[in-house]
Amino acid sequence: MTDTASAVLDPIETASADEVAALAEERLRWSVRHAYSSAPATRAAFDAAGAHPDDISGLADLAKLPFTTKADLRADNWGRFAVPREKLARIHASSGTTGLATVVGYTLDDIDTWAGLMARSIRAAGGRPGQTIHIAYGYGLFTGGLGAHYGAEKLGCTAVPVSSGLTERQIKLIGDLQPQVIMVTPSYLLAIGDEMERMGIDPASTSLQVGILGAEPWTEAMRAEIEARFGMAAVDIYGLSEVMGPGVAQECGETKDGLHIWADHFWPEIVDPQTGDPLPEGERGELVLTSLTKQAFPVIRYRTGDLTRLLPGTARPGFPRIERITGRADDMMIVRGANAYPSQVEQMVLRVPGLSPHFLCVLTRPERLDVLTVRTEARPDVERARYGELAGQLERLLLAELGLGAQVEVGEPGAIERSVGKAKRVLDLR
Ligand code: DLL
Repeated sequence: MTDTASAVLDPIETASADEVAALAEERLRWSVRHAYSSAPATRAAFDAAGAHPDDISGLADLAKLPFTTKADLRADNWGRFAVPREKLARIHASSGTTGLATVVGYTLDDIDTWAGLMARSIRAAGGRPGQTIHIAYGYGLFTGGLGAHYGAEKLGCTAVPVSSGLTERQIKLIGDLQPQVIMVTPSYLLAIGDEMERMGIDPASTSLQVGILGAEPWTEAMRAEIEARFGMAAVDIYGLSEVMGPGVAQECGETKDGLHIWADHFWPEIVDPQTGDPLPEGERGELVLTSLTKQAFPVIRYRTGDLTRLLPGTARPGFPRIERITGRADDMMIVRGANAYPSQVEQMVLRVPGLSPHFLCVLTRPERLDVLTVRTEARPDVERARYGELAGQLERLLLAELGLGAQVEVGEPGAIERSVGKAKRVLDLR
């Protein structure tokens, strides 16, 4: 099912790194000129930085251009559009977890490009024409549902537009329609698995063969948990509304070694999150993306806030690869001098066999010192008498591996609230 031989790739997918870069370079010149000449806020930002499209003859010149930040988009959201309102076929909005939502837009051509990249992504994950795809990403302003939907149709699959929520109905539909592929956040997939077990259904007994999971950070430990429980391959998909939506980068089912960025449409850089200086290949930092083909909402050097590193392509040798995203710079918890991301806590939680993968980090400041409480829950087969022992195990792991002095609470199965979309991992009450 995940063999590449049975999949017909786009010609560009078999191109060399030089060929991909040459195409990207040509498109970059167009994109920069387009954004400058048609998006007033982008032009103003270039002018303020003394930058001009004429300075850009190739990819190596990218660093001459100013970054675009989330704050820039918020400051003048409509000034970043490069086509008149009446040319927009659709709008979406970023989830806005850390402030106001950003409105993004697409021309019909943009939607077609996006559908093509999502089709490419689903195929890279292991999906094939003729299969049925259960889409449990939310439909609406969030890009997950409709992005997946158009890609599934474009690949020649049958899309089941379930959206998120109503978990029992999700399970009934999976049983009735026998999908091979599910597209959903990893945390909601786990909630679906819990509900299946409550209903007496073994999650490994369903028709599902591939899960295309993303929209939130998740770990290798979570992949192992999901693959074992559901008896399916779990692969990572990445994207963000400001840059397009899902389908900016995709992990290949045959290698499961990080995500190939579709660099014929989005050119990646890694920069130091503090200084903004470009970092060489292989060094960890903040991912910065430049759109190369977008008409309605081009973004030049967009600071994603997402932390990863660039590696050479493998299953698609012409395309750069990113390591699984560990988190966002603004998700980092600083507790009495120790820094940690929720994804690192997830790894530790999954190393304690009696704990379920659901958890919440709660930050408080009762006196003048920060306190981190990690709320977890036991797996259904664990006796209550063992909860204290599990808490102790996790506390020791957090201290030994992450240097985090945390209090761990272990609740009963179901104690941690389930989300139907992106999981909330940090509750900051300071
Ligand atoms: O989450 C788009 C998407 C939908 C991606 C469905 C994958 C699947 P936003 O709501 O704008 O868009 O949120 C984007 O989510 O900057 C990352 O911080 C995070 N994120 C997305 N995919 C991953 C992933 C969608 N695979 C923000 N791993 C991004 C880690 C991810 N974080």
